[in-house]
Amino acid sequence: MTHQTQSQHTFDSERVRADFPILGRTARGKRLAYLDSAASTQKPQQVIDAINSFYSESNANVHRGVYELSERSTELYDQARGTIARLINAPDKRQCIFVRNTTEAINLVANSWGRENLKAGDTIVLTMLEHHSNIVPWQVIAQQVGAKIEYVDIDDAGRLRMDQLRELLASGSVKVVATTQVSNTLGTITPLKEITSLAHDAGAIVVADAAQSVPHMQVDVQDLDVDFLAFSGHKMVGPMGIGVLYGKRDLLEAMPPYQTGGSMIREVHLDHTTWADLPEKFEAGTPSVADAVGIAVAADYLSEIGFASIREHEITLTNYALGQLREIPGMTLFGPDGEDRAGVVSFVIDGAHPHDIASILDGEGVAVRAGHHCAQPLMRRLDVTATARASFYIYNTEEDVDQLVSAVETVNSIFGRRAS
Ligand code: 7TS
Repeated sequence: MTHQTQSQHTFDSERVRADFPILGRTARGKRLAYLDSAASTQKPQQVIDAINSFYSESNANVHRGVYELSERSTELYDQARGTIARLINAPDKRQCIFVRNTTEAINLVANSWGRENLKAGDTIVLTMLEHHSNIVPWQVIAQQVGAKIEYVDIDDAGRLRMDQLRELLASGSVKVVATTQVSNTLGTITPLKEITSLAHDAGAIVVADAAQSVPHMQVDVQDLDVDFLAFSGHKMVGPMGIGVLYGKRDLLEAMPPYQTGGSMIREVHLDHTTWADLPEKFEAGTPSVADAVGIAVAADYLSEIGFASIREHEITLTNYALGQLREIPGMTLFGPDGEDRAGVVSFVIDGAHPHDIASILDGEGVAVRAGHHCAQPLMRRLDVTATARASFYIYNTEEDVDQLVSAVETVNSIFGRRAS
């Protein structure tokens, strides 16, 4: 199966759409316009089939049996890790730890690396763009060790104030910069490579939250030179319940385990235990093998379409949406206007609460998210309590955008505003 059309950097989104069975259903009796992929993407038949066939044909626990099925399961788990390593260009698949999601990956780093390397007087730098999962784990460890947290602000367009980052780094006390690569709320693409280079010059490591980048663009951990990078399967057409933590080898090797128990040990004695090598040291207990198989099929599915094409498709749809939404009376759109914006459009409409907007859109078959998007500090910075947010992916088409725009016009007619 190929989704490519003649032009090298485009693909047929209608054909991609056909791979996603759920998109064939209706919502509230209308055609479903699924515009909440930043929260979780839909799954293609290929991923659903891979999970199904794992349980029908290959299911057994890994690492524990000499029998054929267990060997098969172990081999599939290992191959999945290799596919994920290739996706992000990790030098060695053992540097890719399977976790449950981005949240767990960041908790692992904050707890394991943080507890070992942070002390009173150290500074942790975060940004105003962060999702709660890249704020709260750092607050907890900061409190435990007596470290301080500083935030890099954004400018009016929603871009990071790099001058502030430089200033903070100049203090000499920064040990870690934890930043998102793409904001789930504003769509801002942060200059991660530059951030990493500045942080390294100041002796700090970089933890990248790639939950909203890995699914949408080519991410190369060696080129970016990040120390840790976290992402989730469910946001990249893969299953829920699996995510990845990539880490530099020397850092991972020096870190203590995060969770302990079975599978992560070398030897257990009555009074002490020694740890297994990477990646097992960080994978206590029975892993989600079917989901690892699923995320690998998802990675192959996206790679086959090609990240340059995916990015171009999302830019086209985002610009198409922004162009029309901008014309709607009472509309405020957030996020930068330029190359450094991903397929996320957050907005508010004068006189209509974002939850009312989302409910009215729902009545028209349009699935968007309304709320604080797990970014309450950013909401306060923008001086709003919530926004409505549409997010685009490979299976979205101009028809989805048209349905969104017409539903937003319905919001205005319900709230008594006339088109100018
Ligand atoms: N980081 C970013 C940038 C995210 O967008 C999300 C989830 C997470 C971390 C957490 O990912 P998880 O897989 O561990 O839950 N973002 C959203 C969202 O925008 N709406 O729902 C979840």
